[in-house]
Amino acid sequence: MAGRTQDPQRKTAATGGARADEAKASTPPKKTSAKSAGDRTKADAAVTADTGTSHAPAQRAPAKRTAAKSSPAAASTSAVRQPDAATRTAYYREMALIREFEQRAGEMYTRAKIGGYCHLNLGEEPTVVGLMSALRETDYLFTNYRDHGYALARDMGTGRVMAELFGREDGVSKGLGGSMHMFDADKRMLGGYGIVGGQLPLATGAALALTYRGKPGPDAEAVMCQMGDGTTNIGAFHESLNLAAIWNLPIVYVIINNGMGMATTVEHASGEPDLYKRGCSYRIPGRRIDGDDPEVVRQAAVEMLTAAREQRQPGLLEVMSYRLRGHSVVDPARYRSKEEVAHLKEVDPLPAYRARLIADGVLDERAAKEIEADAVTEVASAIAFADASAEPGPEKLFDYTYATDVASASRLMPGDPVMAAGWDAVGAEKQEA
Ligand SMILES: Cc1ncc(C[n+]2csc(CCOP(=O)(O)OP(=O)(O)O)c2C)c(N)n1
Repeated sequence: MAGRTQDPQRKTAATGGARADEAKASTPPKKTSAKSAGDRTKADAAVTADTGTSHAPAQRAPAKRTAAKSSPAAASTSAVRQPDAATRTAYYREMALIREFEQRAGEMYTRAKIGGYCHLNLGEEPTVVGLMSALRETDYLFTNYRDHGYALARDMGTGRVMAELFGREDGVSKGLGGSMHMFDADKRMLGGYGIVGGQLPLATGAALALTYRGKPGPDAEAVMCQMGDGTTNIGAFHESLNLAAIWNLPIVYVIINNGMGMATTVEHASGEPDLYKRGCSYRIPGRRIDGDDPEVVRQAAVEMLTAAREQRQPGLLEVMSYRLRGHSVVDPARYRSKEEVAHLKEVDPLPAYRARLIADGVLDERAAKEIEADAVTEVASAIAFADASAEPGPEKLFDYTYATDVASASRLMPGDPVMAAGWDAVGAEKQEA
């Protein structure tokens, strides 16, 4: 991918930085009356050269729009290189851990061990694992509130992540953030954001900071900013991409297209439901891939991160995925038809990857079961760890309000002067004058 600002055609080219292969990928769209993620069919995979599996990234015809508006996914320039057996086994291990963690988190919520909001990555495990395996320790990560899997794959500790959900002191955010606010500066996971799109300006700012800190090159740091499909309709998405383009920032924006923002389908909410194309407005290369295959996800993410770190070329990666359950643990997803629920079970990517590894001779049934049993044990001990951790007392409430060292004394209440001593001194000086 060539650096965009070096392109002398910039001011005149109509399609700008859009990848040539994407421009070519203009197979006429199929006519379908599908209305939701569950309606994606196998035939759709045929127009998605990047997927390599039977998963069917969206050819979801818009419910109230013309079929012509929904065009096929981008073709890939590079064939997917298969990782070695140990790496593929590690992917399955991580996916199985996230699956078990999320299922138990849902259960812990119903047992009132977890309060507040709680959004699960069920169905998105291969996406999470592929993305996180592409990210280096020196790279920075920002995500939305659907962040448990990212925290686990970023190696923040199963027990510490569960303790955060429980709101306990040993949690990654000291129990004060909860499910939506996983944070670990050492691991360069800079949050977990509850405001839709809140992470985008911050991630863009972090990428700007990186341009002051070092030069582009193979060892340069980069930023990955994850978001949901619904987030692409927030103003901050467009402002951030614009700034990333004009400032040549080392950032990859990743859209997890799970077909829905809460109960609203992408087609109902988006003027351009092929979300990867939205980069065109800013001459940011966009690409759509299959999120059910961690190998596809990893490779695409590595390619975009390479362009970001070596050429300061921002990228937009649309990862087609499924959300197997409701928006959050309290959403029974009644807006889904029986057929869609059945379809979601059929396309569950975890058993699919397991079966593939067995078919390829990477795992046998016994090895797969051992991995799954390990996940059960690890999550059970994470729950025990979280349960044994203390609750932060009310005296901790204001301790971490500010990142920098300003007065944030726990004895003060909202509305009290922030720097009580300082203000007294100012008052005394005034009286003297
Ligand atoms: C600015 C703002 N508006 C509305 C909400 C309420 N809200 C929470 S999640 C959500 C849907 C976002 O969907 P998407 O970006 O697709 O992410 P997903 O939940 O699928 O991961 C909305 C509207 C919010 N948190 N912030």
